[in-house]
Amino acid sequence: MLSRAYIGVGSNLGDREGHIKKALELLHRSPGMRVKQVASLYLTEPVGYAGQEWFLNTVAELETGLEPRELLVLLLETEKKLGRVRTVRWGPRTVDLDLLVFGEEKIAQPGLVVPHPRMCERAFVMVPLAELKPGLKIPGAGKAAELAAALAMEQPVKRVGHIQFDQK
Ligand code: PH2
Ligand code: MG
Ligand code: MG
Repeated sequence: MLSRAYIGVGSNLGDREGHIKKALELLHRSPGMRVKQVASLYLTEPVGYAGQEWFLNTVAELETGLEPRELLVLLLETEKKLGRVRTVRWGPRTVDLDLLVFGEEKIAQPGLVVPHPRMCERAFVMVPLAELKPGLKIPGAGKAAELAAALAMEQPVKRVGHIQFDQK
């Protein structure tokens, strides 16, 4: 069975756009995985840990035959392939791939909480997500477009372009 999932993608270290592009290509070529759509790229102020470079963020829609836990493992492996080294929490990263939503599932397991517990507080997630799927209902929170509109007033995000990647 195929499921639809949404992931948040962010980078604020080195060739930010290049890292995001590479991550999407690696995911798209993984077995049981298709990147269906990618939102615009947004330039965003760091949240939670000041004194670091601004981020480029986007959100991708995936179609996958993987289970949520398998998808999480693939996301972590892909981060590693792109040279992610974990130092400070919320600190600089070559690429961050966060599982946001997996079908209609609600999951609360060690290391795997879906929908992502902080996504509804973050314009850098909700604005690109609402661009792809404005009517998406986030269980317990509301509609993506409404959440995004409220957040964008407090946390400005700037649309700066679009990632072109080889979607063959
Ligand atoms: N990711 C974080 C913490 N802060 N800020 C922005 N603007 N974009 C991010 O992707 C981001 C962040 C934790 O993963
Ligand atoms: Mg993150
Ligand atoms: Mg992460």
